[in-house]
Amino acid sequence: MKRRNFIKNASLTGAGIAVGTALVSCAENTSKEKKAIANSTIKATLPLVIATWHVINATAKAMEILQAGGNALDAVEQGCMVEEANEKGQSVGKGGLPDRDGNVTLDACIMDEHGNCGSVVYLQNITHAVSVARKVMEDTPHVMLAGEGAKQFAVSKGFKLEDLLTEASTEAWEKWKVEAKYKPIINIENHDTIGMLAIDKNGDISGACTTSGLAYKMKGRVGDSPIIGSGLFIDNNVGGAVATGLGEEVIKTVGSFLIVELMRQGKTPQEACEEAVSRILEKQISKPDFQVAYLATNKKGEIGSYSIHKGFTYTQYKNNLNQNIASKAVY
Ligand code: SD4
Repeated sequence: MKRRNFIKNASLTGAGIAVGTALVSCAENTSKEKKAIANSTIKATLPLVIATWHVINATAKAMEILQAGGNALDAVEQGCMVEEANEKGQSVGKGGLPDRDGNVTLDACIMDEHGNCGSVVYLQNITHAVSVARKVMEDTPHVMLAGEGAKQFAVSKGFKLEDLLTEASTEAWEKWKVEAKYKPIINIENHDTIGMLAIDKNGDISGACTTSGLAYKMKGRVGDSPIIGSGLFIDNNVGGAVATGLGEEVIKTVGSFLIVELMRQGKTPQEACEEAVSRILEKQISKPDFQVAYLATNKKGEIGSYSIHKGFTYTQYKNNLNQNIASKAVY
C-alpha cells in the first residue's frame, strides 16, 4: 500500500491514532487533542450502513456482517440481496415492475474500496443482479456486461434462471396498460431502487446499487443505477454516494461522481448532495415533475441526503440505531 493511502486509511483505526500522533509530534497540544477527539468520534460511528428508501431489513443484514468483522463489500452485497429477494418490493429484483412489454430487466453495480467495480445491465431471469455484478468485477477483465451476455455469464457462475414477473407485478402492468394507454408515468413516489453504502470496522467503504429500473420503461432502456459514477461512486480516500429517481437526469449530471468530487474539495456530504441536485434543477425551465434523490457519506461517517421533492427517505444504521429518516428536499 502506498504510504499516503496507508496514513489516510490508518487514521480511521486505532493504529491511526498512533500514526497520526507521530506525524504531528511537533504540533500544538490543542491540535493533538482535537485530532484525538475526531478519531474517537469516527470510531464510535463505525461501522455504518446507509441505504436509499425504507429498507430496515437490508441495512440490518449488512450491519450483522460488519459487526461480525466482515468487510464493507460483503455487507453491501448481502444487504442488497435482501431486497432483491423481497417480492413485495416492486423496484428491485424478483417482483420488480416490468418494462412496457412485460419484461423484468435488472440493472445493478458494485464498487469496492480499491476502486474495483462491476455492473450488469438489462439482466433478465436472475434475482440477485448485485451478485452477478460482483462476479463481473471479480471474475472477468470487464466492468459491465449486458443482456443475454450477462445472463449467460451468470448461468456459467451457477445462478439459477427464474421468472421474475410475479402475479402482483403482472396485475400492476395490466392495469397500467389500460389506464395509462402506454404513456410513461413519471411518478415522484414510485421508486425504491436500493443504493447502499457501508463503512466497515477498518474504515473501508464499499457501495452497491440494484434496481428493476423505471417501471414501464421502453424495452432496452437502461438507467443510472448500473453506471459507475451516476448511480454509485466510491473513493476510499473520500467517501461514497448513491442516487435514486429518474435515472436519465442522474446520468446527464454524473451525479454520484460529482458528489464524491465535491466532498474531496471539502464540501460536507449534505452540501455536496445539495449541489448535485441544483445541477439538475438549473437546467429545468419550471418545477420538475420528476424525482431525483442523493445519499452520501464521507469517510468520517457524516451523512448527507437531498432530493428534489419531499417524500424521499433513507435508512441509516449508525451507532447501534437502525432507522428510517426523511431527507431534506427542495420542494
Ligand atoms: C432508474 N434510478 O432506473 C432508477 C430508478 C429508481 O427507485 O431509482 N427507482 O432510473
